[in-house]
Amino acid sequence: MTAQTTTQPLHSDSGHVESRNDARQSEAMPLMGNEAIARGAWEAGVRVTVAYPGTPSTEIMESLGKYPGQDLQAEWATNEKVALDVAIGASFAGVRAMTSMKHVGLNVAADALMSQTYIGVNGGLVLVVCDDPGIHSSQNEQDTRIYGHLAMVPVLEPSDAQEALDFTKIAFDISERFDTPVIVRGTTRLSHTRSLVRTGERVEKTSLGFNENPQKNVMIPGHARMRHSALFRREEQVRQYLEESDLIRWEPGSQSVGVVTLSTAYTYVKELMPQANVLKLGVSYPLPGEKLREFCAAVHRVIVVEELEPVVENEMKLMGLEVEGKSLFPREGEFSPDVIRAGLEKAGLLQARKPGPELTVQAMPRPPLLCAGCPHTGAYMALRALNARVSGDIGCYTLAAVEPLKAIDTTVAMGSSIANATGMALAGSETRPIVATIGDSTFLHAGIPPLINAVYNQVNITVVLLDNHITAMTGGQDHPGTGRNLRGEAVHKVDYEDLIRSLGITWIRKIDAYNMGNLYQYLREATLYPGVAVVIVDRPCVLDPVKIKGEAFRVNAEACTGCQTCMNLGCPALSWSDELFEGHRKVKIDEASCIGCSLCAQVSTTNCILPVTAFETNA
Ligand SMILES: Cc1ncc(C[n+]2csc(CCOP(=O)(O)OP(=O)(O)O)c2C)c(N)n1
Repeated sequence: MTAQTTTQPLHSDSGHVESRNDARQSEAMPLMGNEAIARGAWEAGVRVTVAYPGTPSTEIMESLGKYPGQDLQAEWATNEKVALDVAIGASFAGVRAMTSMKHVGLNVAADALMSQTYIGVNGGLVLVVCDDPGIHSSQNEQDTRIYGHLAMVPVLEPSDAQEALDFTKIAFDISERFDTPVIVRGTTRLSHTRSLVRTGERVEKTSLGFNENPQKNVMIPGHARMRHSALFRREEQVRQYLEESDLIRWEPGSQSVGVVTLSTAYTYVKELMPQANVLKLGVSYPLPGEKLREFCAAVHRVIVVEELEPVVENEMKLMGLEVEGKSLFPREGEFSPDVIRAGLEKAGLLQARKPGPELTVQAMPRPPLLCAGCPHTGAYMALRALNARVSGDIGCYTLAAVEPLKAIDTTVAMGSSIANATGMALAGSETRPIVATIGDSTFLHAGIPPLINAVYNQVNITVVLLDNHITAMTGGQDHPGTGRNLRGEAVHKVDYEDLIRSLGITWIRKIDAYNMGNLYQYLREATLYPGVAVVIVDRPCVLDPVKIKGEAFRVNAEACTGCQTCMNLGCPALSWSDELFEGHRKVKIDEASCIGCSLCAQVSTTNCILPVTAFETNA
């Protein structure tokens, strides 16, 4: 589907002493975009790689964790800013370093990036940032390229897995050659699409050692003022390099129309118009102005095909070039061949397709659900019963915001819940008990400063720490509360009770997530406590490390009155049966899905739900 890149890595003139094995390219092997990025970093001689998980970037670090420990340090960090700061530290120390994150992760890390861009690098410093057009698994849709512009940091734009590998290597070379952090920008399609990739050998890089240069390394105002002008010179140098670089590829075609495109949009354009006159940009910041002018002069009409924001289009317009773009293609949502086709049809470049046959079969809508036996379920059921005003956070438990639990009132960004609850308490207008709910990984990511703040400002809130012993939402990554690191080695395990107590909180209770009675009771007491009260709801995720499966439960149909209480859990193992009791549908349990958490049995008003063996004993 895609053209092979011809891009060759820059020759590093950075001062590292290189030792390379045979650099001959191997046979092609199928790699996912994220695996290819990891491979590219490894081949580039990266020594320190740090990340916090986030879809669609997570597999980059998971993949790096499989490379030999003597080659590189691969670490999970508590959040993206910590990850970037650790990578920055490694760069200061003179080795190549990389961090990877999802787009919103860069919001967290941006403070460090905005200073580091002034400092530049010692060892090469690469940030891989993966956008999520279409919001498959995020709280928003944002275009990282705008950050590249803001930070004046080159942004490379691979369009397939081969380029993901090649561009990651080039990113390190550009970083060292031009003294700049470099962003490699991916999107969900690039991260998760697998294609054939030619790999190379690792090039070992010796450490450059610490570069004693306070005027460059210490960003106080006097130094920062000098460094700011250096950014403009650097931008121009990178731009000049790009004019002749293989990162920009002109694929000639008809003079009537030229397409400027990049990232995965390029692959769709090639699929739909294989003969098109295309200027493929492997970079979105800075842009090669001369090359763009030359291209525009050679064609009668120029169309920019880029996903999300009109970044390239606007910049070309600022250069005085006449281009079309977002008048044809949407500014929101994920591109697909169909979306591009519609735009090209609108532009009159492709003939409208005859409408295909009407689809009569519709796929069943399948909204995301908490798993059967999910330990988050009971807490939200109890909070609903307590009529709490609940500020939520980001994690699997965010699903409790929708029917049938419908127990979360607000969700903003990772770590927002506790401070949002604090604000509601300070507003003084809320009559319901105010409760913040937050997962263990999210608590360690950004939940501790707002908890300190809540105590400091003496607000009256309850904080529910949903400790399922893992970062479940992103596929089960370890964190400092699990007692294991990325390579699965045992490390110190955070003791939440000790930690929370040390912040000045005295009302702390820990409760098994499956003990519905106590859960309700503790939450009730917590909401009555005048001050910050913390309830730790404890129980490992049902999918960690392997799916937990206890004895299944069954409904005694004779006793079921269709009271529906159990259905409020939203457990996917429960469904309506065809039998009726006084006009109400009775409930049945899919025993293959049931993991035996017993929550439905505990909330049932008629004691009609029992372990399967109870039926066998009675029989
Ligand atoms: C700034 C940011 N980084 C990463 C993510 C991706 N992400 C979403 S939820 C989550 C953590 C979920 O773990 P936890 O809080 O323990 O809840 P669980 O899913 O285990 O219930 C992560 C890493 C994100 N949405 N925002």
